[in-house]
Amino acid sequence: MKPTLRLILGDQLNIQHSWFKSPASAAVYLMMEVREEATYARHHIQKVIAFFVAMREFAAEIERKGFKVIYLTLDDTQNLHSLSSNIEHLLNSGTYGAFEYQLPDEYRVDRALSDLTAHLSVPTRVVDSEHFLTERDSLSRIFRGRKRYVMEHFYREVRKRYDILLEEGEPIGGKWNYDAENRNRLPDSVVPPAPLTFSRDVSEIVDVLERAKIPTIGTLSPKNFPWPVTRQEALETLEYFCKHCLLHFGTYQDAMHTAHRFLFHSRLSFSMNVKLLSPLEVIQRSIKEWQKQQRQITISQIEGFVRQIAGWREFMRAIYWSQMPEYKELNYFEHTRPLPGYFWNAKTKMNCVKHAVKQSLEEAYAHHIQRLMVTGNFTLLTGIEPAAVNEWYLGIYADALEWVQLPNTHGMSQFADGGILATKPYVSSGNYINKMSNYCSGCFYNQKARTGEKACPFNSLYWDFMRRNRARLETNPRIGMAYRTFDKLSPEEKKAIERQAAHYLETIEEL
Ligand code: FAD
Ligand code: DLZ
Ligand code: SF4
Repeated sequence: MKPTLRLILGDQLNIQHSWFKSPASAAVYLMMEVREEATYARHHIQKVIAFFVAMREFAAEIERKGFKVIYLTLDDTQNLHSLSSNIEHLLNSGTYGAFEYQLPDEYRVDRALSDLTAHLSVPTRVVDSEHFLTERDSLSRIFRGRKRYVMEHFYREVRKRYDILLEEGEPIGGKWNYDAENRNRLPDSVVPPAPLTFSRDVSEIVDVLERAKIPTIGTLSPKNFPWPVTRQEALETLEYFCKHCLLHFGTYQDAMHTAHRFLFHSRLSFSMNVKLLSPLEVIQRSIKEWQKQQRQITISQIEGFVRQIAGWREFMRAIYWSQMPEYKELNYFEHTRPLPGYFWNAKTKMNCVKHAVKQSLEEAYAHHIQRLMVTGNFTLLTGIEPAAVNEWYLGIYADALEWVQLPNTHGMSQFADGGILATKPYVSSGNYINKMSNYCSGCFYNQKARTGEKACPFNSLYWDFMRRNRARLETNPRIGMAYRTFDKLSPEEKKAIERQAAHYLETIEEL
């Protein structure tokens, strides 16, 4: 009997999948580094390296366990450099009796594989990736008969389904959500732990990328690659988070600081997104730590962490699969401005944007509030075209895969979907950034000033955004308050703000 060819994509490194329960099955596993995937966005060099090293390690691991693997490296002369062409070529050889793949997470790849398998001469089977807590179509089921998709409702359903932080069906501590307690600035007295990093030598793969002329962004130190790329390293990162970061995770979840790039964040998104770790095991391990240290770790810390994974992460995926492909084309505010040059080199006088972009270029990482309330806030206030914003976010972060990047960027951050995902646009003046960070004290601009030579750009741009979009936003109950504040300004102040914003928009490249 001919063996089955089974595809493993770069983000399907799930050793706990039923495919790997026993090596006896007559299957050959196909993994490939292809130009198509390495260039569909201009990726951060650390992202491409993280994927390739993790893929190579995974292939080696399953081979050690006795599975047969075909691994096409980027410089393999047999490589046709697209997922579909390589699969088709192998299947045309007549060696294989069937083709199987796991549900891909990205719409683009899902389409490509369905188109390919529609005309294959061998039988095809698609199986689940056995990773997520919910199904692709969970949105329509969870929100049947409801008018709006609200994360909180989705999150509670997931908690009930998996019995997470519940006691006799009720949330432990009495509340489902402790977000209101998770909004503190980092005080000088609290020093976050240094992140757990690895120091793998990846020079050889860097050379391969250079020889293949794969265009990338950002920097790396080839002899000290920091990200976890094996299951063992991912598990160590999870342990480190539980032991050293969970204690303060919730409290300083929204804080930003020039000296602490990672604060108390877990740095687990890449590991989870490539499926080295399952979301359920991350949740269960962190809850175990909370149970062990209940005197120190409060419910608001653990709930804050669990909500990100059981709530936001799953909700984002559900939105993605219910709205694609039209979702990507939405442009609610009709924004068309190109992305300013400093998003690629961090050369700006705005200290907050400088820090968030510089860190992103150097680490392929920024935490949620840097992404949402600094860079995302700025691109929304200045009316950057959502497609350009998406392209930047899809490339720059090691954890960026479209199923999670797009709803976060297009929906949550840019409100380009007009409110399918979020209840309001996440915009703020410099006040919020000053409240949550130490960025403003070292800035060229004056956070307190709305107008004048060195006025913080976020201030006038915020009010101008509200003014420009009044017809679209005024009826939103979560925004109404801001219009009442705006209306109290004198006509002269309003005019001055409008002039200041117009000036900043005209000179956006010089900010
Ligand atoms: P922690 O703060 O330690 O949180 C723990 C885990 O919760 C994360 O690892 C992640 O798996 C999950 N999580 C937290 N927030 C979210 C969220 N909003 N959506 C989905 N999962 C979440 N996350 C990605 O994984 N890939 C992306 O491409 C991505 N793009 C984003 C773009 C924008 C504009 C914004 C605002 C957010 C984006 N996020 C993305 C969500 C979030 O910023 C990252 O998951 C988080 O910063 C990763 O760092 P961490 O692992 O240290 O997270
Ligand atoms: C992100 C990425 C990169 C950079 N390279 C590859 C690759 O060469 N081969 C591969 O199988 N996967 C890669 N990936 C991840 C894919 O883009 C991801 O598997 C799909 O988009 C499905 O979510
Ligand atoms: Fe950013 Fe304004 Fe603060 Fe400067 S003053 S760091 S531009 S918010």
